[in-house]
Amino acid sequence: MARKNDNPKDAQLAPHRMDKSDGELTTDQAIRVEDTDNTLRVTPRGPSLLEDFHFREKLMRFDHERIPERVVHARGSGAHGYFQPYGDALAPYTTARFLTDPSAQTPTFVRFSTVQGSRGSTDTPRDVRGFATKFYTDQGNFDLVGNNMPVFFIQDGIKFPDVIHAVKPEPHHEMPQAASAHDTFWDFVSLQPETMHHVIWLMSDRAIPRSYRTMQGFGVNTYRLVNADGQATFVKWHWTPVAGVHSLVWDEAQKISGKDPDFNRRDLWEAIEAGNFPEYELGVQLIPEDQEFAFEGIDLLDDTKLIPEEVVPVTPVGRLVLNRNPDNFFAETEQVAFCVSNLVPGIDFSDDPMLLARAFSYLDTQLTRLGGPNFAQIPINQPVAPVTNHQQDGFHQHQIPLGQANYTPNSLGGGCPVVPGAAGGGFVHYPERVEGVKARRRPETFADHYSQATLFWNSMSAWEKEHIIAAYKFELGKVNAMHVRERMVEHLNQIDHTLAVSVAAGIGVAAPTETHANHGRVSPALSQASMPGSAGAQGRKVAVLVGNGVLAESLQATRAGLTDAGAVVELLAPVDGAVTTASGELLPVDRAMNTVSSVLYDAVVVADGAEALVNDGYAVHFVAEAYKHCKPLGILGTGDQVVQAARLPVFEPSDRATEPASKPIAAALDGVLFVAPGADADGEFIAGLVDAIARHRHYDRPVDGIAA
Ligand code: HDD
Repeated sequence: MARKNDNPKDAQLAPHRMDKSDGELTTDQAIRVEDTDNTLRVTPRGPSLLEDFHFREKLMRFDHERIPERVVHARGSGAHGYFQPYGDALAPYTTARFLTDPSAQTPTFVRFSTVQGSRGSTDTPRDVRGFATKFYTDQGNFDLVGNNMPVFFIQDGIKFPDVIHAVKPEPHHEMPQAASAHDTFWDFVSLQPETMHHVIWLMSDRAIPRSYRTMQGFGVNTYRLVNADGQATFVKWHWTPVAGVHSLVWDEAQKISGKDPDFNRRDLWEAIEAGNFPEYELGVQLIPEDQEFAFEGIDLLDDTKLIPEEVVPVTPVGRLVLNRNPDNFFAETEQVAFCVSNLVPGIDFSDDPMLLARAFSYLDTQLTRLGGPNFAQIPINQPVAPVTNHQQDGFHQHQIPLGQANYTPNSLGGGCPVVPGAAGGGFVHYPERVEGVKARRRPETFADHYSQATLFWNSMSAWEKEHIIAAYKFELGKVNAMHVRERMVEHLNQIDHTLAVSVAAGIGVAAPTETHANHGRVSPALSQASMPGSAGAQGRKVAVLVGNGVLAESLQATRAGLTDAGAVVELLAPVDGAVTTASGELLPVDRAMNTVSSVLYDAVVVADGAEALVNDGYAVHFVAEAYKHCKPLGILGTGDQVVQAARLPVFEPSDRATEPASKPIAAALDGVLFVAPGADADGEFIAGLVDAIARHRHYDRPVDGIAA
């Protein structure tokens, strides 16, 4: 893990770190403590005494450890890193130096999050993920507070409390936790058709990312870039993960919630500790101001719409690398305060009503959450650029402003701090010309709520469509109010008739008879299936199942090959400690199988000579479940007996040998690689396995009938 002394943010945090490694226990007042295990009392069995200041301070501090969690995005994980532009391609568009100076490495802090659940909830619900980045630029802090989906539920910030109330646990019994599958959410969205586009994203695999390392990020709102001549260009922000865009399957996500609720947090932490630094490319869609109305059916100010990449391509402009875990969760990840109002010169708002609502809300929410107006002085929030102003006092003021004059203009303080003005790099708001009549009314150009939901649906591959249908069925199947289910099916019918009919069939609702025409347009860039996979197996987790009698050689070759490819390989056995190999040696294992689960790994290898596992129900289930979740399997030699015990389809050796393989067999064996008994796990096998891991999942497998 990196700790870079040349990173100005890291250097700024350094004096705030408390090193407890060789200290003596003191009170907050630095009084050395005699005993911290017994309250001061009248001995031997008398009452405790009020004068025990150490006891009272210790309890007082404990009693007040909690602060309000975020009203949304309460569950999150953070990491430090840096952003660096590739070149000066954005120089004609913006004066923001961190975007245009390729020599500038700007320190960043990123917080990923779920939306619905509270701070202690699971990492893998079906939910939107937050992707918030604080850039500590030399021109001040810029916060890009995005999500892993490019659109949002609503078009106007005034509806934010409604949509969040509806999705959060229901107020009377505070259930369910970290789930949208309940009546109030679907009641609301089915009455608010503008949500339909975002809801179909929520029903897609985007809502269950494999890792924070493997999800995209989007600014969602339309911003402006402003250049040195004061000319503006609309911009949409995109983050693309270098590790590919990958998701879990829903059955797996639910099981992970029990097996390891910290799954995404742990993954991020461990990847950074291991030096597998998550990396994302920043891309922009640039739209000249005079093209604002050039996109039929798309209003740039409407957050329920995206601009297809085929219409306005995404230009890559730089990269974000996350290379250091926080020292302390609370001090950094919990106290970081992202404010959409944090802009630097060269970046400005558009009139997007969501963006402008956000510009108010984030600043406002920190007052309650962080206990007052001085939250920008908390180390994680401090800019690295100098802060000098007349803001003063309030709860938790940490600075000691010097001097007599605390107002502008002044002569008693020498006129300082001087107002730099535009010439001195002061932030100049884009002088947009506006006129109109005040009214509480949506623009007519916001009226279409279905076309882009249809575009998304049309762009999905067959397996993505299946997952979406299954997600609607699951979620609506949990809704008790039948009229809400029916209303949703009516909306789905506006998106696509087949979708509506398929969902209706699973939730006890009559299929709609009326057919709405599907416009037939597609945007291939929206499909995960059309995105490049990972470059290899870097940072992916592989479980290798071993038992007594294992043949060590082919196992070691496989292990070495995967490790060389950057995978994290763990040997799992029925019990922890070691297994005895076929040649009588002890082979240490990493974990007992019962402490983990297939859902925590990206791929599974079954070792040769592992016949002992055939009668181990846990091992057999492990393999069946990995297969059901469409994961790569590497089967070494007689390890196939475990696979056969799992009763997976077409695992008879004769089927495997079928040349050329029939279509169903080929599909069933997609991502399943064998090494014949006694043969070596050669380079071809390893390369095939690495490729299968890079492709992530093999969704064409017929898995419905598999019991796991
Ligand atoms: Fe928000 C947190 C993303 C609309 C009000 N939001 C929050 C976080 C993310 C987003 C990633 C967590 C930041 C962190 O890690 O601390 N929010 C979005 C996106 C939106 C969006 C991409 C659509 C474009 N949000 C939105 C609206 C409002 C808010 C319209 C209010 C009008 N959001 C908040 C908030 C939060 C927040 C209540 C809770 C904690 C915080 O701000 O700091 O103010």
